[in-house]
Amino acid sequence: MSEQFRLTRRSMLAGAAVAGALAPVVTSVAHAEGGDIKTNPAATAANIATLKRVKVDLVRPPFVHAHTQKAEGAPKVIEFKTTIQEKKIIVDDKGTEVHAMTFDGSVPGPMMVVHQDDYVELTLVNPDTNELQHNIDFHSATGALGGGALTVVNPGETAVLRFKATKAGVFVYHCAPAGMVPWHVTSGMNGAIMVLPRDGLKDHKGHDLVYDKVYYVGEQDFYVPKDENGQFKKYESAGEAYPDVLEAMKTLTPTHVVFNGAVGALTGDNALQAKVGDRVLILHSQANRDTRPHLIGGHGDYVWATGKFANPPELDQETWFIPGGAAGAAYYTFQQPGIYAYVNHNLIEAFELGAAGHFKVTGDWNDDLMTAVVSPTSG
Ligand SMILES: [Cu+2]
Repeated sequence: MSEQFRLTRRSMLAGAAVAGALAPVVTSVAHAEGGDIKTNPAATAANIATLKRVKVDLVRPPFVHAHTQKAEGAPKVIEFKTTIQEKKIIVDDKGTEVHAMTFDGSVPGPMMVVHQDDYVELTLVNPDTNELQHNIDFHSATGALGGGALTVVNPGETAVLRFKATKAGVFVYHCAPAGMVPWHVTSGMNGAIMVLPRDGLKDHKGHDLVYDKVYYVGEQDFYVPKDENGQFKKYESAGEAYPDVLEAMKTLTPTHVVFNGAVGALTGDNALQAKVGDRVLILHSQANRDTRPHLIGGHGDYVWATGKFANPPELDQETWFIPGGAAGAAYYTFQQPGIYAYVNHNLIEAFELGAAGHFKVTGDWNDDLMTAVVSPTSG
């Protein structure tokens, strides 16, 4: 491995030793949009001071913090706090390790929910027990690398970012430190925010679409290096793993494609729960790589594949396409009880690499929709 990828803690903090060809571009943009940014105090301070503030505690995916589907009153300042955790995680049932980088300790990071024209005010904490520099780029934000230029935090530092959520939809957020963006994103450092229209979700005719349950599925591609015998390697730290991980990443061939951080994270006892008649909103993000969700035995009644609510939803979808770097939303009313697999319908990724979860649905079976006229019999 070439010397340039040998990282010391200090060089990583500087963000320079690993800076690739993209880094000068990113740095100059950051400087233009972020470093020298001139805010207009008169335009913001007076307005912001008059707004109601709401503090929201984030919850671990696949769950989503309590929220109203229609906004109540005028736009607010919604305060969130997330603490960056660098931690070793196990990503399959064979004990394969990843030195993950996370928002609040989970892959994906927590779902945030606000309404259009609310202000998101995020406190981003990088504890001094961490080794690396991080930041956050919100695809829902405007300017300064989505906030990435204003939130670069070294271990021991905290930043507070405020942005106005001007566009409605589900949007990815992710870490994006100069020269290390794909490494941090594919180490799990991504999540999503849902910016609801102030009047809630609507169907293609403008009628209300109210959901009874909402779940957040974060799909993650991991690139775990293998030794000469094809066994997954283990490392003492993210920094030690970095050179081999970079080579594995450049194959563009993930070793794992998983939902919510590990193979089986949403199956068995962790299956997503619903009952017949529940109107379920499934939010699905993939910060790095294309995906194609499919609910086996069900449908997407209303789907915003690219997740943006100013567009009418597509109806009656079998499979929908979410490009890497985006988050989608699918709305479905369950009709039958049973176990439904929810998969990435690249079936190799679903069944061999891990991109599958389960819905466990209770209720009464509807013979009109399906019945076994003759059960399988011999002869
Ligand atoms: Cu990071």
